[in-house]
Amino acid sequence: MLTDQQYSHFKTFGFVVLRKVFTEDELTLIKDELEQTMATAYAHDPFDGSKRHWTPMFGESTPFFANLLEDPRLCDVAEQLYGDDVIGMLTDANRYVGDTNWHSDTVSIQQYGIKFAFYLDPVGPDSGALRVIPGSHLLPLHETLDSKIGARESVIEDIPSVVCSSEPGDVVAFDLRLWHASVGGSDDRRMCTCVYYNNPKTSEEEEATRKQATNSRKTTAAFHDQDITIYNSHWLSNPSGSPKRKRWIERLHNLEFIRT
Ligand SMILES: O=C(O)CCC(=O)C(=O)O
Repeated sequence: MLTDQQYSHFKTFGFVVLRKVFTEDELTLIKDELEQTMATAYAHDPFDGSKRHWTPMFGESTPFFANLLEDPRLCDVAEQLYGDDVIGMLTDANRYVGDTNWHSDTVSIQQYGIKFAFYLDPVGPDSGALRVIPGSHLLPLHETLDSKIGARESVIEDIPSVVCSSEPGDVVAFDLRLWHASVGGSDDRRMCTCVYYNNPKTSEEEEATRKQATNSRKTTAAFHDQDITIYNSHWLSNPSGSPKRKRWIERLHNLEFIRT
């Protein structure tokens, strides 16, 4: 759980850096599961540092990742921030290449939640650490960055920001609406995430979340020329009988993130 100070920091600025969340043993497991899954997912197109590789991590052969959404170190924080009915959405792994321009991760201010991001190598200001614009998860800044500043097209360093330097084991947690970017990272930046969505309560939130579902289906399709789905049959079968996962799966169907 977040302390009162961390909670206020997150609500005000849109992010918080959690230190030493994962142990050395867990990091070894995380790296092994990432390597193994990437090798299988991209057997047709091995990584050569020219473009990002990405894969969901819900497989039977990646038990650490497949159960990570239920891990109280992350799930309790998501519930503390967005309520007990928060929806566990995704765990994934990435091999990023080069800089990432300014953007946020949602289609609308009405659609929000939290991303826990953890890098598997040390990252700093000039080596690909996540940069964030404090307070940009809220209006009016969230919108002004698009309409008046043109942040997406800006030189990344020209926009005032905070650099979230991190060591392996640390986790950068941020509101999905927060504008973020990175500069100077290596051409093989291993980064994993765990994402929870606010469970929409108003009609505006529900409409925005359904729009996000449409976009997320399109993005997934564009990433792979293979038939890889985010929610595979293993994760959906909920082998440990997790009541949380059962509820998430029902809501994911209902909001059409999963289509049968
Ligand atoms: O690490 C990066 O370069 C960017 C990460 C990012 O944009 C994200 O996780 O949404």
